[in-house]
Amino acid sequence: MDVQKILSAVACVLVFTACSKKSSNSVFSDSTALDSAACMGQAIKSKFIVQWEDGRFTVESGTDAESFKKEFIEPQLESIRRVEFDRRIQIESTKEYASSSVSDTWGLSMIKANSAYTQGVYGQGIKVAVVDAYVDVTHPQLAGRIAVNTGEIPNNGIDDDKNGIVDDYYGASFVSVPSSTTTPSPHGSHVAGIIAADSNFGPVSGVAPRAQIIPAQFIANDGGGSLGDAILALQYAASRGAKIINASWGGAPCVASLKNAFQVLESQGILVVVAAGNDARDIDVYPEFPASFDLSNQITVAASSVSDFMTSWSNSGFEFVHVAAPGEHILSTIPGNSSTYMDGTSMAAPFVSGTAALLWSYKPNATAKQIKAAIEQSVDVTSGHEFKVKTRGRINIQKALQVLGQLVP
Ligand SMILES: [Ca+2]
Ligand SMILES: [Ca+2]
Repeated sequence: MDVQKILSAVACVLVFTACSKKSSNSVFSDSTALDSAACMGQAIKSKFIVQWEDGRFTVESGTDAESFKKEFIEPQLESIRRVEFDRRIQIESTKEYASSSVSDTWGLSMIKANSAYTQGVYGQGIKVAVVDAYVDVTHPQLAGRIAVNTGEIPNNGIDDDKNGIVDDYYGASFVSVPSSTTTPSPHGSHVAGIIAADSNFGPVSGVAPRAQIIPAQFIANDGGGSLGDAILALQYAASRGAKIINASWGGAPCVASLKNAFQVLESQGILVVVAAGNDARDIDVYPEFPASFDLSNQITVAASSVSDFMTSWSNSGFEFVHVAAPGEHILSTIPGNSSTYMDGTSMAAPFVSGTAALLWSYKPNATAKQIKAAIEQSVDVTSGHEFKVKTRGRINIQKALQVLGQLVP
């Protein structure tokens, strides 16, 4: 190597060193927040989301930002990539009602789920995390469908598998914000039932009735939650071996850490299915998060109606929303060995999560991108019924199985 080359190499190293010098102010910054004013209003100023240089996240407590920089960040600055305030988020309410005039399985018929079952494809062997509110693991239609953590002994007060969470036999809760009610939210159990409810034990039929659910709770019973708790729940889902994560929530405008967390899931090959939201707005223009992240491992879902049009309230977007799926008059499980009907993109997303579980059990070696491609390339686009989504269509399992068979011989 000649002298000129050595000198230029040394110069690069020197420049790189100068550029990468960290400080507590450079790692703890809200300048990347997409909506700074709204973000500051929601900040929990005594809780901090810390992303470490190895990519992992923790949520830490402190008295205020300045003392947290001094006492927590500076002593371990080289190990810390990024810090931001934790923030409150509020989950959208979902319409719920006790009776419906349409068939309880209209959604499954519309997306041709039966075409999978006749081929022996039921979602077997695939774990789907429900990162959401409480999931009733004792519900008869869900009890056999929960992915138990076999390294953990339940209810002994000990973290047997040493993963940092005591007694996470069925799943884990990361809720740290107070709730105004102790009545369990029905939302998480409803989502879980759409994915995998076992019809041998009640009226609800899950899309992938042999998939396994990992409950990872961060939404409190009143619908409140925090961004940091959501990230911890996502990270837990990945650590438990989830192939698919269902995220039927959104709205957080302050999302730098959340996007980083989703990018970690992307690097891990996990498919994330996200509800588009229920505000009848175009999320290409007025972004909602995580729905508008548009990562390669992400499918954002709008809600279709019984008559196979876009529902009047579903969010849409030709860029950031990928497909439509059934999202009204959806019968599913709720706490207390019961079931009810709900409307929402929260219900449409788990139809896609269940579809992904079917596809993955059909071709276990497929990648997340191939599963996404098979779902996107197989939608039904009916003249006069085009959806305001990227693919213009509503999911179709029969065609998705055929497309995946071509993508993954
Ligand atoms: Ca444990
Ligand atoms: Ca234990």
